[in-house]
Amino acid sequence: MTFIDLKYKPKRTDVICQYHVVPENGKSLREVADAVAGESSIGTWTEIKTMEKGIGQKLAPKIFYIDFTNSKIRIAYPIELFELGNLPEILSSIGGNIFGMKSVKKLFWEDIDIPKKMLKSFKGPQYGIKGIRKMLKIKNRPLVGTIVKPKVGLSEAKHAKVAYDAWLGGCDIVKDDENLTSQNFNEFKKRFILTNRMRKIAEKKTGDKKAYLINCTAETQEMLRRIKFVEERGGNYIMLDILTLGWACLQTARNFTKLPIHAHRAGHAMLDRDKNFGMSMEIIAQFARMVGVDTLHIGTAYGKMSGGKDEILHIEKEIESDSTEKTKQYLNQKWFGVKPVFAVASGGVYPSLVPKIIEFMGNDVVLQAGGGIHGHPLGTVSGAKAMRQAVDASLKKVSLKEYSKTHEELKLAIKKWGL
Ligand code: RUB
Ligand code: CA
Repeated sequence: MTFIDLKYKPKRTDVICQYHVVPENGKSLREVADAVAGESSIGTWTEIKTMEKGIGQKLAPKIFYIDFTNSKIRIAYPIELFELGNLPEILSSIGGNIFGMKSVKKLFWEDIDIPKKMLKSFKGPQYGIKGIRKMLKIKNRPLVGTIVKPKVGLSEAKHAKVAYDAWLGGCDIVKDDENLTSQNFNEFKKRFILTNRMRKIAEKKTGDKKAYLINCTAETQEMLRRIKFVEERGGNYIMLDILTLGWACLQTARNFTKLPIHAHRAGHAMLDRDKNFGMSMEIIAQFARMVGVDTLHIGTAYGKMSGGKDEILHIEKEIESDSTEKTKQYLNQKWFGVKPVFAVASGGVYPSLVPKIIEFMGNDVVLQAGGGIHGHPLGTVSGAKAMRQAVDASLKKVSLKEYSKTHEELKLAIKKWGL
């Protein structure tokens, strides 16, 4: 039985996946394409007696495109193969066993086209870009955020003070680092109470709205208890390490809370960095949006983390798919009414990178700097000021060099990190 049908026109309800697949020596691309399509749906390694005719007719995937030069295939899976609203099940099919098959030398899952019916079986973002802007009362400019540093180690009170300084200097958002949850030196509840108190004081003092993104990452039941604690005591945002938690846990959180969700993507590179085996960040971004996060890390291209300009543009900007002719649905384009997600540029960000990041990501971006704020020669308040000055200069289309002549904090930041 072959699943190859190059004349097949995908249905609107099909789930379409594109894989880069390189066969193991001695195997043909056709053979391996069939093996991938079968293993990820109804098949196994041999013909079986239990395969009823109807199953093949109704549920068989179709390999409708093979690019022999670049070793890429597209498979259309009938939606009936999947349990709607169950992302782990969907992933166990199209992102599961196939990566372990001996017949594939390389297998990289590059893209997915999710049909409306499947998309709508998930909640999508509650707030999205518009909702977050409304909450913070910021109409057009990029948001500025920071991560309290050191990553872990500060006491609850010191953590709250660093957050306060960042808000005072002009940060809109302060978040925990991905590996801070509830350690002995910095316990969750105490950190929340002290930091949230400082948030309110900073709001009064500056007249601006501020957000505290507290990391609620933990075992599912404990995560829910922490989210509830934040909700009941007047918190306004939660943060989750979505990949280390797992998609099911993210779904649980999305179903549970009324608060916006910030998604940290720690661990994504384990899946998407090695192009020989894995899945792309574009797919991770689409799943995060489908399940319903409001802000998502997507890297910076200019900072300290891997992920080039192409990858980021691919995730953030609308692109035409080269052959299915359908527009791929990433963070901020139209997607059957699903709210757009705020992209977070983070990882080695400092004031001098701001104009470049805004230039290629636009204003709908959260510019997030940890070291690039707390490493400022005069400390956190000045570091946050320098970031805001860099944003102001960019929006006014004045060069940072020029702007720094009248803005001391920016000047010192440039002196330390260069232009
Ligand atoms: C950045 C930081 C984030 C990384 C994650 O700190 O703590 O965890 O940005 O990477 P700093 P990505 O500003 O000091 O580098 O955003 O690529 O997911
Ligand atoms: Ca971090």
